This record gives sequence, C-alpha cells and structure tokens, in this order.
Amino acid sequence: MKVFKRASYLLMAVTLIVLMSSPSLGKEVNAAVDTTRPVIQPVADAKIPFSDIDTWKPPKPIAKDNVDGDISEKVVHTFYHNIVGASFNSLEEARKQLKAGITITVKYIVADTSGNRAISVSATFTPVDDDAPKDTIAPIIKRMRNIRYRYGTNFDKWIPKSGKAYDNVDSDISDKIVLKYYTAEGTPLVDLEEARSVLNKGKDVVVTYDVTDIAGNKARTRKVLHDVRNIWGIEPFDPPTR
Ligand SMILES: [Ca+2]
Ligand SMILES: [Ca+2]
Repeated sequence: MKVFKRASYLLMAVTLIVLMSSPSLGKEVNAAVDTTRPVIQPVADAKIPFSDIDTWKPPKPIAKDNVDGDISEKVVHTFYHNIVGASFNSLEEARKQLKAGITITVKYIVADTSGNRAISVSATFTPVDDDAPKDTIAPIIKRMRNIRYRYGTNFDKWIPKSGKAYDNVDSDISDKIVLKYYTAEGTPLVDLEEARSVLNKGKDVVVTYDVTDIAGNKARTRKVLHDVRNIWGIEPFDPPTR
C-alpha cells in the first residue's frame, strides 16, 4: 500500500513536470491571456504641396504586438475632415479635400488576434500652395543721416540711433537690424566700444545697418561719423553686404 502511494505521488509529479514544460500548451496559455495592446508608432504631421496631392497616400505606420509581432499590415486608417470632424474612407475624397485647401486628419487603428485594440494614432496633413509667389522684395530700411563732429567731442557714451525697417511680408522688422562698425577705410571694428575709441581719436567711423527678411532679401543703410577736420577724407568706403 505504501509503495503504491509513493508511486502515485511520483506519477503526479512527473505529469506536472511534463505539462509545465510542454511548449504547445505554454503557447495556448499565453495567447489566451494576452491582454496587452499592440502599439502603433507615431505618424508625423505633414504639409502636402498642391502639386503632390494627386499622388499622395497616407503614410503606413509600423504596428507591433507582444504576441502577434509585426501587425503593420493590419493597420486600418480613417480620414477626418478637420473642421467638421466628419469621417470618410476614400483616398479620392481625401485628395479632394486637400485640393480644396482643407487640412485632414488620418486616424490609425489596429487590434491583435486576442482583440486588444491599440491606442489610436492620428496625424494631420495640411495642403500648402507651392505656386504662391515668393517674396523677392527687399525690406525698406530708413536712411540714416551722416554726422559731422568736431575733434574733441567725447564719444564715451555715444550710442548710434536705432534703425527702422519695414518689409512687404514680414512687416516691422526693425528689431532684426544688425549694426556693424568700420573705419573709413573699411576695416571692421569689433564693437561699439572700439568705434567710440576711434571717434575719440578724431577719426571717421562708418556704421552699417543691415536687415534681412524671412525670404532672405537684404537691405542696408549706413551712417558716417565724420570729423570736420577730415574734409579731404574722400567719401568713406561702402562696406559689402554681410
Ligand atoms: Ca497583444
Ligand atoms: Ca520682403
């Protein structure tokens, strides 16, 4: 009797070990308890040039699941009209909306084989008119008056007048004006401090006012501080832009 009991314990133990190490059984158990959502990788918002709309397709995001692996092929998308929020499924309709200048949202969803749904991912696509005329007009910068001064004038606290600039597209860009200082011969001076010390020596200083609009068009004006003794000093150089 005792031997039989011992044998049956042994049998139970062996059965348990076999069951636990069975690979096929392990898999079934895992699949049955998969409660982990798949993950869709984010899709970046993008601007679609008008000329690309006819061939545009929404990008396909990668989706991965802990059990099913790569399920990117199963990702489904829906288009949304951005203003009214109405959904539609046809790519043709999406292109039509984009052509009408309307931003659309593409929402992506996917589920794993156990029915767990990924948190949806959305991206917006905005049409941009690439035929719009480019800004080729330079900003207008206010002309600065030259100054004649007498030798002995103290320039220790001198500050040049700030410039004014206006652009056809960017509007007031006065705060973008960059000042640079040069000698009359065109040698760049490091800063205002150096310009002051040159002026204190009775030499001429050229101040340039440069401004660039967002499209890259440049404008410049300059101001000359001229010691009255330097009358023979011909017109100071015109520093190159930059
Ligand atoms: Ca899963
Ligand atoms: Ca401009």
